[in-house]
Amino acid sequence: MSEGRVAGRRTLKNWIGGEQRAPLGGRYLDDLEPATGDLLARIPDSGAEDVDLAVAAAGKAFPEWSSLSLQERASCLVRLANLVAEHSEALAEIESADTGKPLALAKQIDMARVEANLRFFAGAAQHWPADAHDMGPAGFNYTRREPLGVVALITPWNLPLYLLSWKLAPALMTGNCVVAKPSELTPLSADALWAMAKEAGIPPGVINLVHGSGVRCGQALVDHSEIKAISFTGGTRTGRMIAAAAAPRLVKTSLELGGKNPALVFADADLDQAVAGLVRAGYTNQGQVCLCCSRILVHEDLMEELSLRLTDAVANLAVGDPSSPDTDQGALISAEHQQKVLAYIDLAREQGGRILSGGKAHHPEGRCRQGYFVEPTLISGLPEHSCLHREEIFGPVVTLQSFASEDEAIELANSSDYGLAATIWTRDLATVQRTAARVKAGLVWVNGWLVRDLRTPFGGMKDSGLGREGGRWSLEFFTESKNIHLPAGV
Ligand code: TXE
Repeated sequence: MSEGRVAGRRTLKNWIGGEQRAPLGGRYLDDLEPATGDLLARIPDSGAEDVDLAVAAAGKAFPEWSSLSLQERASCLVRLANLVAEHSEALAEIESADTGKPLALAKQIDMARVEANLRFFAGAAQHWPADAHDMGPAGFNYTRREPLGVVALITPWNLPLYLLSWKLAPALMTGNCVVAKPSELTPLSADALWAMAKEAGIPPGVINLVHGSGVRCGQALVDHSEIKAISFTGGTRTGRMIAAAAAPRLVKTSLELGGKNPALVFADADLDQAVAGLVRAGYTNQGQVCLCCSRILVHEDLMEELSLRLTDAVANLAVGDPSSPDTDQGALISAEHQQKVLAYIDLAREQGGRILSGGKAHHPEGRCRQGYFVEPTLISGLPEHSCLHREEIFGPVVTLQSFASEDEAIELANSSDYGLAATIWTRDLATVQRTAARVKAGLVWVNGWLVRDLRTPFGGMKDSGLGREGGRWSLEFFTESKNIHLPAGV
């Protein structure tokens, strides 16, 4: 891997059976740099024939990989984590160029987490206790956890290597072999990780990487008869399609989908803490994190002061070249996504919303003037049933609404079809306990956001998905339970 330089107009290949393989159909897709609109790389537009090869390579590697000891598999993951640490600067540059996110964020959040995911699951799988149930005179049960076989990992563009490694590490530690398909919009960091696999001692075929579009490559992977489980993070519409495709074969799915997460700010909240936290929760990665809180619900007594202070704080976020250390907000992922986000802001104006901050595309000087930037935007005064309060915009757009009572706050919080995360801002423990129990979300943070413990369950309710990842939940997903009964006295 070349240190300190982004791949630069390379033509990528798939990684199959430890080798780099060009797509059999000879088709390629362009991978653009969101901050400039320039071509970064050409990537395989793989089809079913490439997926077949990858699944076959994984199947061939499975008997040996699954029979290694936990310690042997953990050593591979730890060596891979060491390589990620050694090359974290270069990996962060690749991730920043491919996604448009600030380089500092790619270093501090993305690459730190890739390394942590690998190390965490290398340890967690070894500390995972087995179940045993004693029946006294009727005997004794012990439960084996067996790997599934070849599993598919399909991941999105917002946190490319962070989310791929979050699935890869538990899949491997439980003895499975993998075919991964990263987003066609952000293929580069996965390619860089796969290039390290040999040095990490991961045997050929244990991890395979196919690039391509969702409709061709992703769908072929989902439809493949030898795939035993699909771990997916992405949009809710795609998640439903994957669930429908997997159902007839009774293939296991883990679906981490979108969010429209509320922040509930009560009248006794510490405003300094809330403003700083809400800006982070609303705008990190240009609002392109499924956990971002894009709806701020605030007690009416605080509405005026909070909106003034938030307006100031949001206006102070520096938008521009992701490679600059002064940049808080980089580019959105694509021109289409930029247009989608701007269309929501236009709709807000039509619906009578007040744009308190931002509201336009941003055109930085210099090399990024053709990039897909949107000013961080804060909107109040929308009608209660506005689609901006309900639909996932997945950009730097946050709305403000007020409430008069706790019941009203909960009603507003639960009024979206999603149920991924919520934040609660108050000094009162009883308020925390009541509201945390009533809000329909898989994750709740109190006076904070995105404090992650990798042992805890991660995932959403309602349209935000199915299943949980993290700690033993990931290990359970990638295994099948087998119970063995022994008679007494054996
Ligand atoms: O996601 P897709 P997109 C939300 C966000 C965003 C919207 C659409 O609101 O605006 O989803 O984003 C692959 N079979 N999130 O279009 O299409 C695809 O190639 C198999 C939330 O980028 O769901 C990519 O690898 N695979 C989110 C992955 O699915 C298919 C993160 C995700 O792409 C496929 C990203 C198919 N038929 C977007 N179609 C989060 N939860 O964090 C697509 N793919």
